[in-house]
Amino acid sequence: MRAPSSTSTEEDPTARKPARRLIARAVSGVIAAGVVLGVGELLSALTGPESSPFFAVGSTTVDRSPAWAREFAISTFGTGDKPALFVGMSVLIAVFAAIAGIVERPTRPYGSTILAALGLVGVYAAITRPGAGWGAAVPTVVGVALGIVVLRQLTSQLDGPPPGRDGDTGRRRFLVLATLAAAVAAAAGVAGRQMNQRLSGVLDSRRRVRIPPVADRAAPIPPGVDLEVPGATSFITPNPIFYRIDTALQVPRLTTADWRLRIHGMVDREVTLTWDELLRRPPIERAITLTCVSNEVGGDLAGNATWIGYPIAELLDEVGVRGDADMLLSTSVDGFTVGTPVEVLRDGRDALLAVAMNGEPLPLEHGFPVRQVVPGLYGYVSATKWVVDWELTRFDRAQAYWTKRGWGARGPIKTASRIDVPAAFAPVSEGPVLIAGTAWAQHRGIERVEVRVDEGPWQPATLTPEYSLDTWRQWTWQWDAPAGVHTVQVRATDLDGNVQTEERTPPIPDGATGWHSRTITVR
Ligand SMILES: Nc1nc2c(c(=O)[nH]1)N[C@H]1C(S)=C(S)[C@@H](COP(=O)(O)O)O[C@H]1N2
Ligand SMILES: [Mo]
Repeated sequence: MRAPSSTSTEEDPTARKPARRLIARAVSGVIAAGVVLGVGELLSALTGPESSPFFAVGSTTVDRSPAWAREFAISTFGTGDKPALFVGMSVLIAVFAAIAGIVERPTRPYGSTILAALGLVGVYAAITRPGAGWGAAVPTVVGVALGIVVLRQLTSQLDGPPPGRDGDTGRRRFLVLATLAAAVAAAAGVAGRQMNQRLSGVLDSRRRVRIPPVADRAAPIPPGVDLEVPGATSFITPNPIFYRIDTALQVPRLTTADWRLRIHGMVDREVTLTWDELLRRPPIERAITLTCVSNEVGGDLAGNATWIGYPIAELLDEVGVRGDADMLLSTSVDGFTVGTPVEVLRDGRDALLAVAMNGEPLPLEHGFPVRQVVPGLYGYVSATKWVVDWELTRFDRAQAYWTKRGWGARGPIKTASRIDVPAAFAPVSEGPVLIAGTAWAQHRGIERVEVRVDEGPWQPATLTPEYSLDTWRQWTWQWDAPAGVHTVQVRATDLDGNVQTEERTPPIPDGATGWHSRTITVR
């Protein structure tokens, strides 16, 4: 037992505050992990953004996740699924790193071993990214080596003062070293991020794009197609608020100069198209409504844009698709794949290889420089962004990204309708109330939308004029609202006669079903 007033030579000053020492050790581990990630990020500016340990592990996590994990992420965080993943990963890494700091000892480098093990995960992730070579391991390996040096230096300051030094000097040395290492890690990380985002010149490439003149323009939007009811979905979705769903944790940075589309597989003539060769063809312009299969009933993972692009059917005719090929397997520059039925692409609908969205070159997040847009199919089986490869193949031979993970192979969009106005929990007063929303059944078209209150009789809503079969339609319904709590429901019928089903099913495996309803309190 220690005497309460022992002399300073016998006393380990840090031992008096075990909790503080534990925290200092944990912080050492976290700083060391920061060095690994920061240095790794900086070096990945040389070896490619996908070799960054943080993003390589993140992308591999995404790719290894089963269908229910995607559904959980999108239904919980919506289009904020990526930031949510980053926060989750950071917390997990910090916990491991703190443990590494706590258990590291000069003669028993358990913490270093933990860092090395995490490093192995990073190396594995980096070298197995699509198109990666062994060089992709360099950022993680160098980062981990430096991280271990930092971990050992910092924790050794906490193992009691070396002979001839007192505790205060040790504490000061620890603080100086820790601050320095944290600053270096942060600076390297920030510099690495900035270089990764600047290097490829993709923004310049986008700025230089001149969209060729279009002879075959989209029909002008007739008056009345867009009711402009405040709070309701507009007919055209502006690019900045167009939903974004993809597996790309870093937006692929592909310039028009680097872009190629290789068309191969079950074709008569293999072709590789450059950007200039693609743009030599006559483009067409169409408004087409995109929808994500993960959209819940009433959800907002749908958007309508005017696209300029090249008819996919014409490109398929050029290469000569063999009769027994029934799937177009398209691959994006980051390795994501989509399988689209050839039959759908050639049945006369405006399936496009698109280069422009709402009058500007594709935004980077929406597939610059070239993506697919196919009316009537959910995005995961049709809308490949950053597309670089087309293989003509068969559904019984190949499986695309989400089909491998449990989603349906073909993915036609289900007839859907949604209440936009009044917004959830908006105050509503007794008397006339405008209920408004949107409905879609791409490439079949909307025939009818009906509304009912408190499970009363279905009543016809007023539809805006039909713009085309491939776009959504707004609807309104005048309600003479009595006071009380009421439930409003909506259902759509498409021009094929399919009535939207009441049966509630989740988005997995081929799109959610059910009626959207809103509970409205009328005062
Ligand atoms: N390269 C690539 N393309 C992709 C995806 C992806 O993860 N990677 N996701 C698809 C899905 S699931 C949808 S719903 C649409 C969404 O397109 P948007 O982000 O432009 O709205 O892109 C499709 N194209
Ligand atoms: Mo999607």
